[in-house]
Amino acid sequence: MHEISIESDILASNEMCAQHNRQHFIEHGVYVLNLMSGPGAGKTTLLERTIDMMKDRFRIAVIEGDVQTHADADRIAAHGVPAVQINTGGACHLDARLIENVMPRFDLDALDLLIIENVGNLVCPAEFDLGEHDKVMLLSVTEGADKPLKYPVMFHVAKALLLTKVDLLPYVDFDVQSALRDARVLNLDLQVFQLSSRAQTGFEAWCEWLEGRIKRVKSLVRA
Ligand SMILES: Nc1nc2c(ncn2[C@@H]2O[C@H](COP(=O)(O)OP(=O)(O)OP(=O)(O)O)[C@@H](O)[C@H]2O)c(=O)[nH]1
Ligand SMILES: [Mg+2]
Repeated sequence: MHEISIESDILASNEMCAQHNRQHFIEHGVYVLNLMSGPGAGKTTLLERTIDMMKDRFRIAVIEGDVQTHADADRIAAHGVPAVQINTGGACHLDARLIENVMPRFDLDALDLLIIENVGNLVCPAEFDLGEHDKVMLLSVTEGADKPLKYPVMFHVAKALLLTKVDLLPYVDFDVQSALRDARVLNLDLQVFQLSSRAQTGFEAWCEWLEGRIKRVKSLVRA
């Protein structure tokens, strides 16, 4: 009983901070995406390709969340966009306070799109609102088609599902129809994109969707 109330206090305090972050992002007209997946599903590689495709038209920055190392922020910075690394030092997810803490390191007025790569984990990140506008999750075909049933919360809260590494489909036992059906039972409106960062397929539709979301936030900014 005691443990339950501590957990709900943590989530309530996180929610307040997240609302504050979201308000702040809207005031500056920045669309914010929280990218989540299990470890190694291809988040950073997808970001590298997405940045290369969109950076001429949109001003992009990235927050990288990992337990340790600056490796992912270094990979992103090599593509010429600002990248800030957060090391959680053991925690399996980012939270709204961690995002608030690094916000002064960005000039939000000079951004259209801020992408937060969460810690690789299929469970904990789904519970913590960071103040993003949308949660988007990746599932790589190497992880198995049973993941929607085993990790339902993440599929339930995501606005879009990116099925990644589809270039490997001929080599793995992954039933796409079954995985997508299970995911849509959990989330009827889930937007699905099938991508390969290796073969560079599926990116036109994904970038078009992102562009629509960026414009939607811009339309809310007071004149
Ligand atoms: N075949 C194939 N491999 C890929 C693809 N995308 C990423 N990879 C490989 O998958 C591995 C993990 O990719 P990352 O982009 O680092 O994955 P991540 O989700 O950012 O990993 P964490 O941040 O550690 O959770 C790397 O060896 C990539 O080269 C893809 O589309 N096809
Ligand atoms: Mg990564």
